[in-house]
Amino acid sequence: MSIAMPAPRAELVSGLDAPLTVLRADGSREASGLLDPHLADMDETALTDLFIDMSIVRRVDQEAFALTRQGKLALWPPLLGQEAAQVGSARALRDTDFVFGSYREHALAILRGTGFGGFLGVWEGHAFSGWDPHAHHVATPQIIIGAQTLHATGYAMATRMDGADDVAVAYFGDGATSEGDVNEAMVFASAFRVPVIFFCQNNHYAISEPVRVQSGTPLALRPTGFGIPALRVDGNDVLAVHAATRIAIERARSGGGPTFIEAVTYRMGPHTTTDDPTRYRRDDEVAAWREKDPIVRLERHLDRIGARTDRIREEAQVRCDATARELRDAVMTAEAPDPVTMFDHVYTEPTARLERQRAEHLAFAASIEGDA
Ligand SMILES: Cc1ncc(C[n+]2csc(CCOP(=O)(O)OP(=O)(O)O)c2C)c(N)n1
Ligand SMILES: [Mg+2]
Repeated sequence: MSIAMPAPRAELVSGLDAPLTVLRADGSREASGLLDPHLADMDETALTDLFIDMSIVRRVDQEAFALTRQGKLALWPPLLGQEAAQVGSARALRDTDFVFGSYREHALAILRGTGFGGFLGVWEGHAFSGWDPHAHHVATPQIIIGAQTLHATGYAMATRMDGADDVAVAYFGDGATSEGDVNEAMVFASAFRVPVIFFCQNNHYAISEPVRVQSGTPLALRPTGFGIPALRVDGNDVLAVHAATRIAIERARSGGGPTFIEAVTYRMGPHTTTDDPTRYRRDDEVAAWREKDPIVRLERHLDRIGARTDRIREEAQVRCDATARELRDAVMTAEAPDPVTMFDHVYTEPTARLERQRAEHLAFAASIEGDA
């Protein structure tokens, strides 16, 4: 006797056969019955803004990467290649919607204007977190894979209890979908119709582990098991991402509950500045994704609609240079705190164990004073 297996809840997923696309790699526009109605206001000015945002985000990423090589930053997880996924989604939100990222979503802090002092303090090794999350409605970087999905879900539940209609977005990677936290967050979000968006950037790798090892099915099918609808979009297409996020926001704000977005993209750089990706992936794979560059794609589109791309590029350059100066100033003028202050904020009241560790640290520091 054969056991009838239930069919996957395919009606809950869009883009399973091919990721939903609006901009092809050559910059031409593809008609999308689902996404186009959500892009009616995206005129040349709006597209130019997205182009400049993505250029600034890429420049910050390049500068920070270089600063690790100069010994100014301790570590940096680059976002190169993921600009459209991050900018396209973040720009669909309003300022009071709360975003919860991992360690790679630098665009969230940049676009929400947290300032570079605190933001880079974490990567300099000077600070535990970078800024006041409530001032900017953006959580500080989460290193524990997937934990921010629970924070976002809880936060979104609380906004409803407060009578607000803000939504929360949890950004996480393909690898994170294997974590218990992410699955637990989806159970809660589905059961309580929580106004949260699960924004998964499938950049194809969890450090050296390719996504095919993480999941036997497309990642966008996973949330359907929890009854959460999913949109699988081309993550290098800023317009597709923008439209999909708008759909998810509308659903969440109007009481329709959570949505899962799988933005199919690629991590062009190493996992972090201490990683060597040539040890686990092929050059031809990287080269194929370089052809799908999200910024080049939007520039090609702007060209096609007759925009003055030479002027847009010039403006972007000026804005990027100004941002780079600001960033470097923040890093060059940052003062390293006394290491002993790391014991100050562990608990409200220090414990005996913490006091002992503090004393050990002070003794060690005294023992090496004058060395070096
Ligand atoms: C709970 C937990 N387990 C393991 C790690 C170590 N770790 C850091 S990054 C990473 C890979 C995450 O991959 P993915 O979710 O795809 O995000 P990406 O780095 O590609 O943005 C792992 C396993 C961690 N930080 N937290
Ligand atoms: Mg990944």
